[in-house]
Amino acid sequence: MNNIKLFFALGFILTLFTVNSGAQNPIIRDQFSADPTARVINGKVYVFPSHDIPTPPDKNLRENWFCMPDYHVFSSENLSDWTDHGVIVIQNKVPWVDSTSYSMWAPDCIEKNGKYYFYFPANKNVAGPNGRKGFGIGVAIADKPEGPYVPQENAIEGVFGIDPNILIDKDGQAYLYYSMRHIFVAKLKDNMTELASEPVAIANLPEKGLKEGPFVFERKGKYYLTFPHVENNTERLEYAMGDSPMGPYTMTGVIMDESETGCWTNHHSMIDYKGQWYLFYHHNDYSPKFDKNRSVCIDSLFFNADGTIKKVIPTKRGVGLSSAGSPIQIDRYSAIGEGATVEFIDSLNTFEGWKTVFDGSNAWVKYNAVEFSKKVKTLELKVLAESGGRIEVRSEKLDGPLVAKVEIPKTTGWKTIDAKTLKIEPGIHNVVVSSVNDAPVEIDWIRFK
Ligand code: FUB
Repeated sequence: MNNIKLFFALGFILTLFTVNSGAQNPIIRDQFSADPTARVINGKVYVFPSHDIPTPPDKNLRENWFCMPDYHVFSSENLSDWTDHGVIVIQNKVPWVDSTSYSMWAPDCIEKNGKYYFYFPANKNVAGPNGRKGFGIGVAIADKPEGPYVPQENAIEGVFGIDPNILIDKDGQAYLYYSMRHIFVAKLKDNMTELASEPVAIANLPEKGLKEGPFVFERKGKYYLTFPHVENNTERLEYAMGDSPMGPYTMTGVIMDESETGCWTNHHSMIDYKGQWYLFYHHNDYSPKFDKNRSVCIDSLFFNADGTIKKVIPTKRGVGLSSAGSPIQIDRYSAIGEGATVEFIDSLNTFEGWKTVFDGSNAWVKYNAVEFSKKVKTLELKVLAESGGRIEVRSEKLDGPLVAKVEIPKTTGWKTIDAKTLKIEPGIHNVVVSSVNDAPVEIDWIRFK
């Protein structure tokens, strides 16, 4: 291969396989991502989110609104390292979509007989029989979950709405759920691209407050219709249970409360992966001042013995093991003590991530589930401490075995320093970092060598 060919081949590979490493929320850390539908396919987890972008100027788009041009797909085997397979569907390559609308909202994808059916809503480019363009739902089909996907010529006839979700029941019948004020359900034909029954609004759901984003699954013979609903101020994740895909359903409870920081939307999906259930949802972590630029997060989900769902409290830590040898972002802590806070490293470029600020003695953070695959001798830290400082790292708990005592020299900017570690056995450990004097210290990450 000559140099030019090699250059383009490498460029292609890098575009398709950007990896986000480390187990923490948000899981996608180089772009905004929202409305995640997770699916287990061939032993891996695939996430089909929508893609928020900041509104480009000069496009005559509504200000302070969703701006969503395309879809990526991501996959992971360990829920820690995520591969971005690149753009799979883009607004200007779908014949029925208004390619100036940036309205590619929440999608879903499902496998049937070796084909992958990707369902997505968007604004239509021609008005329907009612004279309105509005939202249609289309399908793009591929032979592999990562594509290439071929969009169908037209949106699904008879569907006016957003947030498609597909359930294939045990008898092979596929159902399309979607929302437009109510949550609707219709049977799909075998070809997965046409309706086999008229859409009907699902009964017995809350009358008041927006409902959208349905995600339906079956577990132990019970059907769970889960959806975001505005009971008070912003969306919270709720669910109803029933004995068949079309209902009747009975409202059962809340899966996740409203965002504490006011992100107006939430949108989710659930999977059972290797015997553990996970909730995928979104929050505006990288865009605290504008809640239409969101990011996908994951937390573990548990059922009660009677089949009801335990409420999920969103965490920064997320799920999965973090490798001791890779930078551990302790600002994604599993527990935090007084005096420690988390701030953006650069508030003008939030994708730079966060830092932990230890503002006095005894401030601490705990980061759980760090995998030490071999013996380590050195602790490396990226720190900033204008007056110098002193911190300790212990394993398991605040007063657990000492792993390292670190004297931090005075730094004028970020500096990477090394410290000797005491014995810590290979295995999975919590790591607790605490400051032991009053000098403020900022830490970007730590890792073990
Ligand atoms: O992402 C755009 C819209 O916001 C989705 O379609 C809704 O579910 C809400 O998340």
